[in-house]
Amino acid sequence: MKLIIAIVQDEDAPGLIEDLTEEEYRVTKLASTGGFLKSGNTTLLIGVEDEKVDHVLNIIEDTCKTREITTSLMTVTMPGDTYIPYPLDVKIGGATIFILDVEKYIRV
Ligand code: 2BA
Ligand code: 2BA
Repeated sequence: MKLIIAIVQDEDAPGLIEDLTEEEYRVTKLASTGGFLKSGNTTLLIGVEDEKVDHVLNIIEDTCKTREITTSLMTVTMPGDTYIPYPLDVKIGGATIFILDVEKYIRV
């Protein structure tokens, strides 16, 4: 058994959850926030048998798109401690995925 932790963009989450549950995978959705952009993203926990991992990864790849966004996160410091935001292009990946071994999966 593996636990797939997938951090995806909010826009992709509903479609991905639908595709996964249609294929009878179980999913838990957590609302999360990226440390860099400080904006919302979605973390999905997907517990699956080892041999299903590749299939789940394919579904994630098919659903989640890479996007380039312009953010005004970065600032330049001006005299007098004034901060001026300037645009910064950031490429957000389709999904950031961690795969962990699960010691036990119990539903009581
Ligand atoms: P839900 O996904 O909202 O699922 C609620 C209940 O619906 C599940 O109870 C299960 O009986 C059924 N169910 C869910 N997905 C299904 C599917 N694809 N096909 C058939 N039946 C399905 P529990 O199994 O006790 O799960 C309770 C909650 O625990 C789930 O809420 C989910 O948030 C989480 N969960 C359970 N197994 C998981 C897993 N392998 N990976 C990630 N999260 C899991
Ligand atoms: P954020 O931290 O908001 O990052 C959004 C995007 O900003 C990242 O996209 C990356 O392109 C860029 N970025 C992040 N940190 C950076 C840094 N220190 N310097 C320069 N650019 C940086 P992704 O890499 O696709 O990540 C999307 C989201 O996935 C992240 O949102 C974060 O929530 C999560 N994530 C990515 N890698 C992670 C890791 N190793 N551990 C935990 N969470 C991770």
